Amino acid sequence: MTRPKILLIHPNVSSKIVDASFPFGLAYLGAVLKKNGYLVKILDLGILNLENDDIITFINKFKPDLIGITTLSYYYEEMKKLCNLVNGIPKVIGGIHVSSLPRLSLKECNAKYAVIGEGEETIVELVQHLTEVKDISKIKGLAYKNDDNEIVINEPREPIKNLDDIPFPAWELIDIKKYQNVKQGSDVFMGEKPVLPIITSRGCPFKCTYCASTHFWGKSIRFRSIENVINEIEYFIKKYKIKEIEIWDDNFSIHRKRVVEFCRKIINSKIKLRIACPNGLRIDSLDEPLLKLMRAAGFYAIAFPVESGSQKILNLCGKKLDLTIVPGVIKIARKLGYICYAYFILGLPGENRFTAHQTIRLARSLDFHFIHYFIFTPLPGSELFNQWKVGINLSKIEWSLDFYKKHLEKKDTMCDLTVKELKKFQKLGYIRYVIKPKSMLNYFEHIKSIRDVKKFMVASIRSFFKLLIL
Ligand code: B12
Ligand code: SF4
Repeated sequence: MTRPKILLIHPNVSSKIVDASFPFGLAYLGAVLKKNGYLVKILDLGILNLENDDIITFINKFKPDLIGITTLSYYYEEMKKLCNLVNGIPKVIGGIHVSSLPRLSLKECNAKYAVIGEGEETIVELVQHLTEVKDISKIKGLAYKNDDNEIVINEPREPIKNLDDIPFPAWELIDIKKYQNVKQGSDVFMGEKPVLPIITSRGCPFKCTYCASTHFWGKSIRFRSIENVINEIEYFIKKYKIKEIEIWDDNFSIHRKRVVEFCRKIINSKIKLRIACPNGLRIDSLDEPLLKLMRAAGFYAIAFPVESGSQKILNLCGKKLDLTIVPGVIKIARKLGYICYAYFILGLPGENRFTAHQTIRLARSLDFHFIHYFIFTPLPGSELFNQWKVGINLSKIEWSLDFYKKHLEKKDTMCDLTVKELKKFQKLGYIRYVIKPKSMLNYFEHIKSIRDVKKFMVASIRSFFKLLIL
């Protein structure tokens, strides 16, 4: 075989609620494959808007030796369709959904291989197998169909020990300009373009039962060295002139000393950057001195995953967050000039009318600029999914953002409220929040330029339509 060619595909993910965003997993896979001397291309269908014929033409022209497709649960159906689009080229699927349900995914998809867990080492060894230098049974973290079409699951792969060994994500494989204006969870942040995401650690030691991430990345949290992180930031500032980074860690602020080191290094290096945390920081890891230092380093927007206004529900789901500290931290963050965004979940186990009202009251009483109410969904990979799936025929599920809401009747929710009631509470939560006069003032406070006005209007129109389609 000449130099192996690998095509990595991100399915189309656009919906009324979420849009495409940086294909982080593929950028990391692309980087290690390139480092090993292979030729790699990324096709992000969430951004490229290609018809099936275009995809086939692209594949016929590139002639890859392996096609890798990523998926989360909500666009799994899109991935399934993609697998059926081409035959005759080996396909490998991966991502958190496939890793949680490898047997079912391989059974349902027209793909020969599935990677379970972290993909960097496994995909390289898979290419080595295709080039006949590696025995397939020795590839840890791989599931595959054998010659009799039986599914074989190899030994699990240990998490990568030293994250600094992984090359920086290969953003050169995508056109980053195309990702600057897509709507994401964080679309209301007044971002400074160009922006790139960064991940400084993998995993989280907490065990929130609704979270799909905690088991996926291994039992404990692994950190990159701050030096390695700063090198990455400087590298991409030089390469793309980035003005902002979004930190996508699961639990960036868990290690206070490390956050302090990060901020001090940024301040001393004279890096001028805006930093946002759209994925959320644990509220109990923040206090005034830390938030002050972070502000000085360029942090300006933080999402706060409060999740519930009921301490009972937070305890039940293992969040281990003391609600009494929340108002104080938000007050400090507001005083220091942060844009404050909050995530709430309605429908966690134990939810009833009383606790839902507690959540709505809390959300309204705190001074957030923006809030988001999710209706709880048992996500594959989470502890609650494992409880919920018992007795459910998973192959009958049509996976989507709404799979839980669509497929369930009253008896099946994991709380005392029906899906219909939860949707009503969600609407009520938004309405009660929006009609608070201070909410409008909060919005206007951060408008500093014509670009911000435009962004504010787009965000408002989107929020309005979100309310209509809920
Ligand atoms: C940052 C983040 C966000 C950010 C931005 C993310 C984004 N895509 O836009 C925000 C806050 C906006 C967000 C929003 C949402 N998120 Co989110 N998010 C994350 C987070 C923390 C990091 C994602 C990431 O980039 N990881 C880093 C990369 C390197 O990992 P990776 O893609 O998994 O890839 C690795 C492996 O999976 C594997 N791999 C992946 N694909 C493939 C393919 C092949 C071929 C191979 C071989 C290997 C392989 O190799 C890669 C390298 O090791 C994850 C949790 C986590 N830590 O992963 C949740 C997570 C992915 N999000 C989740 C969800 C549900 C959402 C939302 C749908 C929530 C909602 N209802 O709106 C939206 C969807 C947004 C979107 N466009 O995708 C869930 C998904 C669960 C599931 N079973 O699908 C997760 C796991 C968190 C959770 N709640 O448990 N999210
Ligand atoms: S929800 Fe956050 S704190 Fe809880 S386990 Fe997941 S990443 Fe960790």
